[in-house]
Amino acid sequence: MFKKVLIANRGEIALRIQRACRELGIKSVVVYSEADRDAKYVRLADEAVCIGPAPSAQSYLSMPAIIATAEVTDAEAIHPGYGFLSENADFAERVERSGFTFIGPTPESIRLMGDKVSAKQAMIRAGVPCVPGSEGALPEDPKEIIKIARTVGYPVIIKAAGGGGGRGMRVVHTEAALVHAVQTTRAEAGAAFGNPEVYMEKFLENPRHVEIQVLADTFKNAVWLGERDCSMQRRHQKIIEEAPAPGIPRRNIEKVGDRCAAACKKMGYRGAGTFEFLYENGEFYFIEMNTRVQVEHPVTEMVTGIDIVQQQIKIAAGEKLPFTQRQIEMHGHAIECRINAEDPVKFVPSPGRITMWHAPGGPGVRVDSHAYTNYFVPPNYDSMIGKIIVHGDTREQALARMRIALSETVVEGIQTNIPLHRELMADAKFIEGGTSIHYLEGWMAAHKR
Ligand code: MV4
Repeated sequence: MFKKVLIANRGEIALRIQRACRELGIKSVVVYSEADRDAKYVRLADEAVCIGPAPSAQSYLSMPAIIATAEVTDAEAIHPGYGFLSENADFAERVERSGFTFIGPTPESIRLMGDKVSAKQAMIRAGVPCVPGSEGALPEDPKEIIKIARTVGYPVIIKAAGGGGGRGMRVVHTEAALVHAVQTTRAEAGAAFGNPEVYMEKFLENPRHVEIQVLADTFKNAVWLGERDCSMQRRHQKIIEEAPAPGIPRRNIEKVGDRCAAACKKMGYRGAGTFEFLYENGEFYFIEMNTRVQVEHPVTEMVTGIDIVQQQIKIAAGEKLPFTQRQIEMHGHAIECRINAEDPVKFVPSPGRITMWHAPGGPGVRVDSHAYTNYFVPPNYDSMIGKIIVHGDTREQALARMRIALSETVVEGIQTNIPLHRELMADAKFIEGGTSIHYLEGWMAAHKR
């Protein structure tokens, strides 16, 4: 096992990784920007090194600064967390070429999944169900494009190969609008991602977003750890996630989960990963794969009892997965509410000093947050300041525990989305379960927000 790991991230996930390291007896080094100088997790770390000013480009995205810090502190491995450099294949490559272990998949896997066209082709080869659409990238010839759309059937969606997470997409309803839409998406993709390649899919009108968590080691073992329903989102920002996904027959999940694990083995994937699916009319359709630990990983940890971050570290250290698929059991139900420093109505960020922070507690309640009374939320980064995660024997119990946890939570000095979470936990459709990716935006319009 490693003696020392460098954490190339900030905020709650830096603290989360630090805790995993401690439990494994590993010393941790955190890098921080000038804006995060006073953060508690920075002081709690075994070692902390300031790597630059507040702007991410000069700190958390600076590959030379991070690798140089690993060198001077004698760290053996680098955990990238989520966001920042976590899905940057060039970074993973530079880390390994500098003699350190990247805690994550190989640069080749990151690159393969980063290109959404090659990712989808790999999934088709591996037998993972995908959204019907073009076979690979769209050709230049407008006649060919029109022909493909006729076989797929309208509405279609044009997506950039270099996009993902909702960037670089366009829905097309008619043949008249098709060619221009493809050309515009291509031009935007070229400018935004340096790759003008686009592909076409049937546009699913009202799906849910359900994802499968996987873990794979370097000995060709791969398992899936159940699913998460992440449909409660706004502008591609998830706010509530849960496991399991309400109302989906276990047989359907097991079938797709087994496909994901099999795909990992076939691709030689290593580490933690997430297969993102759209779920509509009882069917799963692969859209993208994330090659990092995700914000919502705790709901899976709560229902499986498996520490995903510790497993990432162990896999990177060359250990075998300590369980087989048959040994993985799912218990109860978990829900996560992301707490954002933002106006709960207008969603504009609300950075500043937290004058009072009181975290909830009690049975089945977990809080992953780096916030505390007097913590200053810097304006430079993502507005998420923590996550409240609850577990219960049933979804009803988890919901009750989340309502209580939210009622106990006190955050003063800044605005947060806690009032929104309180309302959603009392919403009849959410309580029923199984709302689509469009539910929250409709709900806000109906509530005149
Ligand atoms: C889609 C889709 C409907 N049909 N693909 C958005 C983010 C990116 N990961 C893929 N996205 C979508 N792809 C087809 N063929 C609808 C979305 C989508 C979405 C997906 C997941 C979560 C939230 C979403 C919000 C709007 C659109």
